[in-house]
Amino acid sequence: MIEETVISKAIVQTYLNELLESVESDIIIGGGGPSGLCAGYYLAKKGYKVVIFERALKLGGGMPGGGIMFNRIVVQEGAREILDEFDIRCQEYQSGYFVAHSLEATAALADKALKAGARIYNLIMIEDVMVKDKRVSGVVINWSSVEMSKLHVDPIAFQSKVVIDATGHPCEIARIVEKKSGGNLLTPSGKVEGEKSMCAEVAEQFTVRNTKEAFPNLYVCGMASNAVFGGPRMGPIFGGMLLSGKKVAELIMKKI
Ligand code: 48F
Repeated sequence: MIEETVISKAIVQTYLNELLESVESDIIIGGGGPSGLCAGYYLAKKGYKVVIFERALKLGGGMPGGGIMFNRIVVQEGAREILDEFDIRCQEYQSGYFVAHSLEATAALADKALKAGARIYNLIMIEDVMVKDKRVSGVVINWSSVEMSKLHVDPIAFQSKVVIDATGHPCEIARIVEKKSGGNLLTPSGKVEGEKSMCAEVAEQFTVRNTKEAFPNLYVCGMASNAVFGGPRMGPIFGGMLLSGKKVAELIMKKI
């Protein structure tokens, strides 16, 4: 016999138990795209308490869509070892260019991040940060459905030692901090410099180089790095996203 109420209790209780344990953590990551999932995996694997909030129903951000909805991604030579780490199969299309299935890559990133211990919450968006002593000390969250329906429902706050903005092109967390700190980001202008037009070669290197702290205790990775520090976009080549996720994890491991 299958009891509907047991199903309900199983879902509500296990979800809420995990959510309660996530109120205080080491690292909160905003965005479950490739850079956020990759960062979450490396950090969780080392034993850090990692919480990822993803606004959308599904994980992966821009990855599953491949290039113009052709579900393939390209990764360059320097990031090949990260594909291996995630058991993502690929084929060498031309010397130095590896092609992978975007759905396999997305599923593998999500699977490995979860199994490494990252707590991932979809359908929740970060709408603000907490700032104490001029440092980011956590995030303010709400249900995505509340945002979409424009209902006035107060959010709740989750605390962490550092926050990673992995929200992609819109760099939403950095923009909030820029606005509310009066333009005090650690960028040349103190503001979000803004993403530039496509140049894959420059963009891939720029992403990794500018994966860093953008405000005390707020790191940026992936396309958020390009947007915040003013780099070009690169289209459906994903090596930089993976290398950036790995780099931000390594930077944070040195800090906390
Ligand atoms: O956009 P996204 O995939 O960012 P990424 O990891 O990778 C960029 C590439 O996909 C691609 C590219 C490089 O080849 O140009 O675009 O830098 O993933 C960002 C995720 O963050 C979520 C959003 O739904 C997406 O899944 N997100 C955005 N804002 C918020 C958020 C927010 N305020 N709270 C929670 N999640």
